[in-house]
Amino acid sequence: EIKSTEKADNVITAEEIWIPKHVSDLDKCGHVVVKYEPTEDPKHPGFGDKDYISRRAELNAIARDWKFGDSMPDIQYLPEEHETWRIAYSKLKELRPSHTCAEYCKNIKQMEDIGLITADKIPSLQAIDKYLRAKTGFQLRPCGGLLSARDFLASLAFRVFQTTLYLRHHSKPNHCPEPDLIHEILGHTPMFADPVVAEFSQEVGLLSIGASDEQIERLATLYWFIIEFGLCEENGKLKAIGAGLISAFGELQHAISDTPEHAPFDPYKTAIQKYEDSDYQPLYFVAKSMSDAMEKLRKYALDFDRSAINVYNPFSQTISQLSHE
Ligand code: NLE
Ligand code: FE2
Repeated sequence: EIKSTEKADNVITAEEIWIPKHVSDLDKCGHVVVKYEPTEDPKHPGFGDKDYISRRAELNAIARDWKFGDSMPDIQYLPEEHETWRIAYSKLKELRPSHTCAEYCKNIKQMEDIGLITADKIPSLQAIDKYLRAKTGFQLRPCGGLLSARDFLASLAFRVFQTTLYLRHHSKPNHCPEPDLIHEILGHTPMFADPVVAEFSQEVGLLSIGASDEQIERLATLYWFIIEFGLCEENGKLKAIGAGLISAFGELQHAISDTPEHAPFDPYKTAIQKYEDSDYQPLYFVAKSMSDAMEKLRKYALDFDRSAINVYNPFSQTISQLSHE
């Protein structure tokens, strides 16, 4: 939605981009991008599976009807969905100590210790939401698939994470071409429980508010290469920080092997790097640590061309713009 606004001095400025001001405005930020849908894409593992397609539509309808203030839906997952979860969870657990970063290992262990994450069933979204709010103030809201970058990034500005509700197809428990609940819960939520990851994500989100399309593309690319597919170095070894790796058994092994290229994380280069979104990445960026990535992002933000600085108030859950003209 684009609308022009009038300024106090009655000078109509160039068209301004609609921006969410309060966390409830995210009800208007759920635009799904049609990509890898099992109804359209013959390469989707669920293509042609009528039961899978209707289940996915049923869960996406719940996401579509959800409004700010509702509690996370209490979905009765089917036995075969719990089974897909169990297979993915167990395989990924094997790789955890050797392939994933310390922050991930620590947080997922805590989630397991308190019984939030178990092998036998899909965790309660209400319980995960409660856990995250207590850890870093991140909250969940359901979404119906891959969102437009602008909508997705806007939600991060409020420390809101838009999560899909459906699961990957049972024939491919170890990889999914699109986000699914296994990716969200096993890949993202333990990382959003980390204060630096939460801050990094919110900073990218705040930069996106009111940004141009070209800037949105750069911010989405930064998010992609750190929060989805980032690596870090721990005691001379590559480890995954990115959720898209942590939730995919095959790509997780590929990423830290000698096959792909590895380059140091540098926002100026990373933000303009082309990425692969239908196969394993040929190139991954390596952060010295999450804190180092955060520091580099802060410097990058200082150079980011914007007409206003977006400030988030966590008490009122609002964003206000400080103009620096
Ligand atoms: N490939 C990831 C997985 O299988 O969990 C999902 C990536 C979403 C960007
Ligand atoms: Fe993701």
